[in-house]
Formats: sequence, C-alpha cells, structure tokens
Amino acid sequence: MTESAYPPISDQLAELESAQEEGRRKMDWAAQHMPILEHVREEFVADQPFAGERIAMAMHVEAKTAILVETLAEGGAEVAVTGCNPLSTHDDVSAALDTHENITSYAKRGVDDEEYYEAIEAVIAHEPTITVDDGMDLVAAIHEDYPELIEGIIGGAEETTTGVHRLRAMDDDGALDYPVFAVNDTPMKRLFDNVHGTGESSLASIAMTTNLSWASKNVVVSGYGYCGKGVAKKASGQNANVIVTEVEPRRALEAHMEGYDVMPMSEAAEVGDVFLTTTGNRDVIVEEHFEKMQDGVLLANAGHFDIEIDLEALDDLTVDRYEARDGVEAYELEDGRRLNVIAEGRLVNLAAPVSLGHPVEVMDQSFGVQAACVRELVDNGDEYDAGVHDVPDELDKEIAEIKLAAEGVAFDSLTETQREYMGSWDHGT
Ligand code: RBV
Repeated sequence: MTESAYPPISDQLAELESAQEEGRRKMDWAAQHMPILEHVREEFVADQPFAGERIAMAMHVEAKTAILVETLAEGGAEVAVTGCNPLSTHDDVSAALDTHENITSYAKRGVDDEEYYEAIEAVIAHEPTITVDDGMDLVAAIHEDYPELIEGIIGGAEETTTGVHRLRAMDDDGALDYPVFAVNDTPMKRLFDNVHGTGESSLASIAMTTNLSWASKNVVVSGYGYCGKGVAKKASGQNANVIVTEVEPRRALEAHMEGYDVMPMSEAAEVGDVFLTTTGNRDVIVEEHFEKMQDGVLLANAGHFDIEIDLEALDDLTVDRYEARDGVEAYELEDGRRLNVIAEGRLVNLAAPVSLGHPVEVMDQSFGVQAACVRELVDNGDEYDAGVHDVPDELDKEIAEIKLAAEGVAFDSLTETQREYMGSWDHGT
C-alpha cells in the first residue's frame, strides 16, 4: 500500500463511540429489509470468493451501501471506501464501517472539493484489484493519476446513469483500460432504482425539507428518462400537475401520451411551482428561466452532479441569499422574488439534511447486482476486455429470483413446447 496522509473517519470524529453505535443501528435496520444481500452474504461467508482481493469503492456511504460494503468484506475482501458526493455521507455509518477489520472508511459529510479528492486518493492508495463506483470518479482518478495500478485491476462496476454515460464516452475514445460492468443499465437496477427509488426518495426529501404539499402544485420534471418517469408518476400520484421538459422527441411524445403537459423550459419556467431536474446534463435551468419564475418556487436536482441548475448565474442575479430552512437556500432577486434552492442543487434524495437516499428495498436490488458483478469479475474477469460491459442477463435474473423467493412470489416457467415455439421461425397461420 502506498502512503496517503488523509485519515480514516475514525481519526476525524469527536464522539466516535456514540457515532459507531448509531451507525450500526441504522445498518441493522437496513439489513433487516435487504433479503438479497442477506442471501449473497451467506454464500460469500461460506465461499470466501474475495480472499486476497482489494476492493475500492466510491459510493453514497449510508446504511444500505454499508451493508453492501460489509457483504463484500465478509466475502474476504479488504475494502476501502469513500463517498461519491460531498453531502451524502452519514458520518455515523462511515464510523461503524471503519470498525470492521477488513474495512477502511474515509467518507465524511460536508467535505470540500480538495478533501473529497484526497479521500479518493486515500482509497486508491490501497491499490485496488476491483473498483466499485457511483459516478465514475474512481475510474477517472485511477486512469488520470495512477495508470500504473491498472495492470493489477481485474475490473470494476458502475452504479449510476451518469457514471455509465461517462464510461461509454471514455470507451469510445479508447481511453478505458479495464472492463467495467454497467450495473445501472440492467433491468433489476433501472426499472426499480431509477424509477421507483428516485421517484419516491426525491419527492419525500423535498416534502420533508420544505413541509410543503404536492397537491395542486405545478411540478416541472426535466428529463423523461427512467428517473424522470418515476418522479413524474409519483408526483402525479400525489395530485400534482406534472409538466415535462425533454429534448428527445420520442420521450417528449411518451410523456405527452402519458397525459403530462410537455413544453419548453422557457414556458414551464413561468408556471412551475417546483422544478426537479433529472437529465444528467448541464445548464437545464439557466438565467433566462430564473428571470421568468414566480416568487417562492422550489428548485431541486435529482441528477448525479450539481450542474443542471446554473447556480452561478442565479447568484449573479441575487441581491440577498439566506438559509430559509435547513436545506433550503433562498436567493432573493432585485424585484423581491425568492427562488428557493434545495440541498445546494446537489442530488436532492441524498444531499438534503433529512435525506436518506433511495428506499431500502430498491437498493437491495441494485446492490445485489453489484455484489453479483464483483463475484463475476473474480470468477471470470479474464473473459472481459477493457471497456464497458453489460451485466450478464443470467446474473440479473438470479437477483430477481432471490428477491421473488424472499417475497414469497411464485411465477411460471416455460414448458418445453413453449420454449421450442419461441425459438423457431417456421410457424405461421
Ligand atoms: N443511490 N444510492 C442511494 N445508498 O441510499 N440512493 C440512491 C443510497 C444511488 C442510485 O443507485 C443512483 O444510481 C445513484 O445513487 C446516483 O448517484
């Protein structure tokens, strides 16, 4: 291991023991509702598939993620972990993780950019054989600053849409030098985590942060991908009027056929009460939109990075700026209008002070796929070339089957005749 000066969380907290206890309590609650990880953990404890592996992780370090980290450590890995967003870490959970003999946690809430990257470097100093990312910051830092480690890396797994997007761009440039699984793109992840997880937790976080109602509000959802679909559906279910903004014609049409109002942001800006961005792109809400907004609007982002709402431009228009509530910053404009930014425009379901991230059940699924991917890398890593890889469908199905069994849901299987029929082309009327 190379030296890094950045200390683990245990060396950074004052009330360490009580933090460890509270973190453990949060993890125990999460674990009780994560049957998939419970199942794979039993298998990993028995088989020790990760003995001798060093796993580097940059993820949202809260209770559910902690159960994934522990599951990999119990499978024999040495795990070093840090956050993937400066505001999503729960320090108590980070401290509880750091007590495990196979785990070092550097994650801390409220770090500045410099500390954020120091912690990433501290994780990389463990010289990983496997990386698990949410947003691709680890893969980027390794390729840019520690390319000599790549030879020793079997592969990686990426959790989120933005990370997969970045990885594919890197791959297209021929710049990705080890295999990485696109966990985000599997059905067991995006049909649940992106849709239901983002939908439920973003709306819950905004409601808890503001104590305001959804009913009768004009809620502007930017981006009608998997996350946007979830947000729109759940907002509609809470009696909001949903307006969708899109740049992709088929998605715009899909939203229109779903019964939502579809319009350009320049029009939506005038009528929206709440704005929630889910595009993964930058500059979705900019100066010309702020100029049209009504007094008191709420602005929030559910995309991975805090670039969807142009807060610099908003700041330039602002004559006064103050904390209106915990997690809400009011930007007051010259004409007296107040635009309320939630969680500093960072992903709202994890970064607001009351946020807890996605619900436990969906993260169990996503992390079940993560665990299966790490196992696949150890078992068959040499079969994968450098580049982005789809998660093998069999692994994804395996996770679905574990979950269905845990829920007591039985389902049908094909008969031999049906299987033959589905595989043949020589039948007609
Ligand atoms: N996400 N993690 C949580 N640990 O509470 N909540 C959401 C959690 C992940 C989710 O899978 C999404 O793809 C990613 O965060 C965005 O950074």
